[in-house]
Amino acid sequence: MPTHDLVVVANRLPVDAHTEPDGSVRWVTSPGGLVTAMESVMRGVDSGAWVGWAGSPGEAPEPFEADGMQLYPVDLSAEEVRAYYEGFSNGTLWPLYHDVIADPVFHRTWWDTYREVNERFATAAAQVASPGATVWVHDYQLQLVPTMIRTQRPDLRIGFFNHIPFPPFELFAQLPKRNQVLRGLLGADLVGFQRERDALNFLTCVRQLLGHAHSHHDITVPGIGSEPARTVTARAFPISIDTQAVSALAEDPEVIERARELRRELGDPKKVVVGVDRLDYTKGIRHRLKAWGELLNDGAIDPHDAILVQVATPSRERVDAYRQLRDEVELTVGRINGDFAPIGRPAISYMHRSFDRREMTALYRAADVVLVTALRDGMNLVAKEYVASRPDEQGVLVLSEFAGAADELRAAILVNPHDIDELKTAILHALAMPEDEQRTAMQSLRRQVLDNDVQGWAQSFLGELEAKGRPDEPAAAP
Ligand code: ADQ
Repeated sequence: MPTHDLVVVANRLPVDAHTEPDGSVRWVTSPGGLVTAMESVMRGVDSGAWVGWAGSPGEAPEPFEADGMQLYPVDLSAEEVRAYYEGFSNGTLWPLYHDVIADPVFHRTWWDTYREVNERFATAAAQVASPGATVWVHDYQLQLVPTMIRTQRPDLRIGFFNHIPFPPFELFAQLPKRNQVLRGLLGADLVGFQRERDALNFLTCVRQLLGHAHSHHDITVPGIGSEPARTVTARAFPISIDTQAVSALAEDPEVIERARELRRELGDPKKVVVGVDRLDYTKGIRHRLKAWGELLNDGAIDPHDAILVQVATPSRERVDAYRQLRDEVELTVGRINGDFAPIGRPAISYMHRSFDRREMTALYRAADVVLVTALRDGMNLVAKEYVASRPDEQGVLVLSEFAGAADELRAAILVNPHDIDELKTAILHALAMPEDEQRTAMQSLRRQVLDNDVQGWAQSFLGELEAKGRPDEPAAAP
């Protein structure tokens, strides 16, 4: 059995299957932030592996290699996708961890499947990790995996990173099986969160529900029977983007030309305002549309002068709340266009599809204003991508204070998106901002994003995990 010094465990593998015209399947790397971050980290280790689901139900493909990483697909049946992924992960945990913006639904059978699937991921990771290896588990779909791995392989160093918010005690306490979830996470040596507030919420839940004491960010987890107590650290590691890659694209003459062309295609309005999101109820798309519609209705915005471009990536289309959201968003866009669009061009240009990185960067470069109005968001990478795409130091970011990015991007126009009047004022302020003011704010935002890229994020997480020492060796001095 091959063994690896660093094993990443995530719900999805970093590749997508593309079926060729002749019916054969080709694997294409999906260029997400996590993949980019891990690629650079994996290059520094002798042998890296990634354990995850390949994306379609049924029997998993055999392990294969991609970009110098060994990939180990985990299989999920159609029923498991429904109960573990669409059910407990996206029907229960996702809304509960995002401030119950939508009602969490819970079924006991979903939990049983969540546990079984977590066990399968844990076993797959335990089988491929070399003695004393590091295993890095990602996100809310796999919260039981750390303890399940530790039970099978006490020699491993285990890290967990939560990409979404961790809710306050009052909300987390509503989760059925809450103590099992906390115990699952506490199998890790290091539990990372996006913001300090998430780490504090987790520490409070562990204290209140399990009674474990903590000093600052270190939790003392008592051993079972004669086992010694362990220290688990929980703290913030704000994720970022591959700033170098985005900057390179943003400086590419073809991308700059494409940005000009996009503005022409939009009818050369004075102002282009952009929103880019997965079509998810946490992203505040409805609030944004409401504010835009009211500004048009008030006559504060002339649809000949300004256009809103909304790119919404299809997401979780088999979950009810997402189907409903799509209907509402599309109805609202249709109504606003019906009421206000001049002949031959929309008041809101809406696209329900994915954009490639070049086109996305061109859109960011074409945007006078980007609206990030999430009602709750772990970090929000769109905000950071926009900033990294503006070497010309122009453009304005309107950013929800409920996105993790608001902790770092203080020079944005920060808003409470629930307050539609405040959101409207922020949009008008952004549209009217003089160039020198834009420059000062953008310079400050860019310092923040350029100094903290995703490679730094991964290295700082793994560095801290390393410094904690293995179970059989004393921790290194900090
Ligand atoms: P997401 O909820 O998916 O991620 P976000 O951080 O905004 O949210 O990342 C979305 C990514 O998808 C961005 O890189 C964006 O460019 C891309 N994207 C969005 N719409 C697209 C489109 N139409 N076409 C192509 N690309 C598109 C979760 C958490 C976040 C956290 C990240 C990383 O919910 O809070 O920031 O993980 O930890």
